[in-house]
Amino acid sequence: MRPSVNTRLSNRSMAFVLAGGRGSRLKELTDKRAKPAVYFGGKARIIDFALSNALNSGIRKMAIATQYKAHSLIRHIQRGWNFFRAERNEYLDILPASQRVDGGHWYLGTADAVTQNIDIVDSYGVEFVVILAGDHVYKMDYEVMIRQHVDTGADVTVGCLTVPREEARAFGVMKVDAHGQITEFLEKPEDPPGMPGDPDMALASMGIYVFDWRFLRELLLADAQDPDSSHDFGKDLIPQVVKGGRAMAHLFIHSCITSGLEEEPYWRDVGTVDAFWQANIDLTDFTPKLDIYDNSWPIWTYAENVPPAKFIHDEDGRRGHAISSLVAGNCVVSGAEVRNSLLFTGVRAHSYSALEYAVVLPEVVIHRGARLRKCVIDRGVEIPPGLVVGEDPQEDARWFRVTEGGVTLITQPMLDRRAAE
Ligand code: ADQ
Ligand code: ADP
Repeated sequence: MRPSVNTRLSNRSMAFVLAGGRGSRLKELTDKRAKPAVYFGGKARIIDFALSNALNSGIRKMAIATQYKAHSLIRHIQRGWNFFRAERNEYLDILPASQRVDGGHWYLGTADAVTQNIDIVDSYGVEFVVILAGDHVYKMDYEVMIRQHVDTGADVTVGCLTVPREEARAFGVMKVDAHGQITEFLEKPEDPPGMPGDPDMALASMGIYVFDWRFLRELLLADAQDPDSSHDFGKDLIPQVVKGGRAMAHLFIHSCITSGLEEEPYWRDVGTVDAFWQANIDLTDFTPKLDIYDNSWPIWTYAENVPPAKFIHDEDGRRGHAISSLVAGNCVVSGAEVRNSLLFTGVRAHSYSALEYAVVLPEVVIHRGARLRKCVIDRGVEIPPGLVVGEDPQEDARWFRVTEGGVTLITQPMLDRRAAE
């Protein structure tokens, strides 16, 4: 390929979004949908963050690898992310596992998801591939990361941030030298190494990587032949490049400062019900760390064309109201009290009901007199009149899932079991 004179690197890059993982720690929330398809922030789904970041970074070629319970994810992308135009050299491909190659099998690991689609990436004609996870909530300008990758001449550049050492077991953890070169990479270590000068913190991988496509292509082809490999970026490919090549760390905080996007870096792997609840409730803060109202970095999603949210009082004059809350379209709050909560599209809250610290997914109906505190309510659930949740953990645990952090997750099958007793 002729070297491009275009200085904006995102034009020479594609985003490859890994969206096939199950996310089983989200429990019943991922019974019917993959983690990237889980709702987030009153309107969006988790994958919208990675896709919006790529779009806002100037990337116009994207591929999304799906496998586990992909139906609602695929439908969401087809409806909301359908504006890429081949005439403008823009592409967005959804790549379900086992659909494309002879003797097709499930994606064995995250790297295999790319290997099985090498021809698609080839056809995009890009120099750089940004590998992203479809299940993280954050805002980031990938142009800054690709720029660092090119300037340092790295084989791979790994996005990373500091986390408390005791949380680091869930991540790839690395050591870097004074130039930011990664000298050691341990995938989910039992005993994560602390940082020099700050032993209580560890440098964790965000699971996002920039590669030169030519380099990655060779690496994938070699990995496919390796019988001992699990064909996973974190377990196999990244440690291999760290040992035999030049792997550089890209600090999320550096990216935030350079892009001016976030004053305080905010990145969440909303992998558990507690983390999911907390990250949603964070948005009800007066000035949340994650600003979804920033017009310069819109979080795009598919949204149905629905009527506005409505707040009405009942015949007693009880005012339906919501404070410190996010209320999406087509919600009707009638004589109900809503505090520090998120009501996704199409929620109905009836008289004498009260919600506090509740994350209420779309099309939930809350009948009269229900009192719900510190909970997550799955899509389409019908809360019976007078149900009280969040006041007596033992009673809640009889019917619902109560997490370690004291969040109650409510789904329709749980309510049906309760009603049958
Ligand atoms: P994990 O989060 O455990 O660690 P993984 O389960 O591989 O990584 O998921 C990464 C992404 O790939 C997710 O978006 C998931 O949906 C998707 N995925 C998983 N299996 C897939 C498959 N077979 N096909 C397609 N997509 C798949 C990784 C890194 C760590 C890093 C953390 C940060 O390995 O080093 O610290 O991410 O969250
Ligand atoms: P909803 O909001 O549940 O759709 P309305 O707002 O139309 O219903 O309420 C009808 C009326 O019934 C209320 O204005 C109120 O006067 C009465 N009502 C409902 N529940 C109770 C209750 N628990 N105690 C006293 N009056 C009630």
